[in-house]
Amino acid sequence: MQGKAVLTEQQVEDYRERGFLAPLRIMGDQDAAEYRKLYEESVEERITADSLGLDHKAAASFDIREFQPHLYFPWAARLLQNRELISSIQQLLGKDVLVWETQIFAKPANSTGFIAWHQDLTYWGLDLEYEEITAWIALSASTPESGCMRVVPGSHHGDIVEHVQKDTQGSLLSLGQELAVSVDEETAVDLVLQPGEMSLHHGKIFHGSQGNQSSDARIGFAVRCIPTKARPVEGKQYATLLSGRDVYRHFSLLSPAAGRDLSREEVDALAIKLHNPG
Ligand SMILES: O=C(O)CCC(=O)C(=O)O
Repeated sequence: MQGKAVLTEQQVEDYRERGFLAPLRIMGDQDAAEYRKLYEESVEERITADSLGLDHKAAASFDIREFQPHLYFPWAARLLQNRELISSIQQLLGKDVLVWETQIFAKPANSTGFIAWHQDLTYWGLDLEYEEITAWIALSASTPESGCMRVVPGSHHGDIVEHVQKDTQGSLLSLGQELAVSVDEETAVDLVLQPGEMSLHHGKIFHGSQGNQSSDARIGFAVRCIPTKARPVEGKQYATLLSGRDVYRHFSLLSPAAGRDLSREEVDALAIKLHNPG
């Protein structure tokens, strides 16, 4: 069943026209602070891609569980049950929705790591006929000073443009990818979010973010959503059901983490499986 509408008709229209919406409040300050605490506790003892022998360019500074956290941590799985999140995504994608990926984007206080301008769908191996929407949930303040996301309104109406992969110091994207075309920064909009608010952005919109010049960490929890009828272009890909039913089975479905934290052996096995879908 479709959830109660949380977006106004005007917001839906704005999303279609501009390719993003922000800010949308989806939880109170206390809940956001609690999720932040749970996240920080979860990755206190880091497990790196390197330690598992996994090749992941940008992951040296991350915990491997910051990719697909909903599969590792019960708190992250619970975040996917947020009613406002589900209802707004259903309004835009229909009632049957998969989460293709979750990812934590954390920039420590006073850090230079940045996200170069890019379009999400460039390297994901998904059939571009189907729409993808990312809900980016702020667990701390995301402002121009702390390196909030910036988008170019309307850029999602075009095709995927050429990207290059670079070894630029500080790039936080897994392949060091960036747009090969220049972006008119004057036209970009800052997606300013307070903890507990989210933005939505289209998989083809030009977006990026600068380093964090503030004295607090900037932490975002990204949820990549696709309709169940979406398809991988080739190979096996994983997804998790967010809402409705998946009658297509184009993706190999994984259940969100339930009840308890995984043992170290289970974490290692899951990380290796996710990086080698076969
Ligand atoms: O966290 C950021 O600054 C960028 C995130 C991003 O590129 C995305 O969620 O697609």
